[in-house]
Amino acid sequence: MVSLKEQIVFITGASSGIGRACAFAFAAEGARLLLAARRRERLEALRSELTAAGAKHLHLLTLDVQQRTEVEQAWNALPAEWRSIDILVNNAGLSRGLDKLHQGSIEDWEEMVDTNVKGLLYVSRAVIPGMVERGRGHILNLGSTAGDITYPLGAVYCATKAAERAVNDGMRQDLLGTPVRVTSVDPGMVETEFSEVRFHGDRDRAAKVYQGLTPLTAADVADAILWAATRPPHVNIARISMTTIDQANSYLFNRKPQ
Ligand code: NDP
Ligand code: 8X3
Repeated sequence: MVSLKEQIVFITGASSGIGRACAFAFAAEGARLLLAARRRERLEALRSELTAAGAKHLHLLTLDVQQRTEVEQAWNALPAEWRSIDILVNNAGLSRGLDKLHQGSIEDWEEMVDTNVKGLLYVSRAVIPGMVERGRGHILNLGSTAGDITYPLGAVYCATKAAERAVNDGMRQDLLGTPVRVTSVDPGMVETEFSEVRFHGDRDRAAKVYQGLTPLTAADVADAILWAATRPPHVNIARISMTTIDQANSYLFNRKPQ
């Protein structure tokens, strides 16, 4: 296992779920953490918790990855000591709505495409040139089983994760010949705020998504991300597909009757 001590890890979407779990996992290995999300108060609370847990080097970035100019400005304004990113966890993402395509909300579609696809690209475009220049780096992109098989009512979210898969593979091809590694981590159902966000804050509807089965936890996914990041430098884990034992693919679940 390669040491992560003092390595700079940039995690987008660190204010909740998988990104937050990654922050704890990387902090436990002594990494320096650059933590980004839109909700500043969440990031501040996270900083207190991480500091209490022993983390020493933290920098917060209030950032909406949908906003190209904001990403560029935030990146350019970063203190020099935080710009040499070793590991980028491209995690910020969301689903909105569960609708037949011809009845879907165009605002929902735009938010998903702008965050999951364009946001990932904007952040990558800012960070990767420095990795190539320094001759070190690892990009871990959050995909999904939704990118493998489209499920009913989820066409646009699934399309964004299919796009992530294409971008991930393209990045790996374009970085061939450099030591920069590229990994897609593709979980199935993980219990986070994901469903609450999908249903625009309807917590009862969100809770039903996880009823009658044992979903993955955010910590399970962070564990896989940490594993990929700590392989020897010549080992590139291209893709990790992972689900709870109660899920076989995008739409086949073992749900116990309630
Ligand atoms: P959460 O809703 O718990 O966390 C999502 C994170 O993304 C939050 O920190 C949120 O922060 C951030 N985020 C959303 N939009 C933006 C934006 N425009 N700019 C910056 N940050 C943003 O969900 P998860 O942890 O489950 O999701 C994380 C990733 O994992 C996503 O890419 C998701 O698609 C993927 N995934 C999730 C699965 C699941 O079942 N939960 C399964 C497979 C993949 P804030 O709102 O403060 O900006
Ligand atoms: C999140 C998993 O199946 O809810 O990417 O879309 S799913």
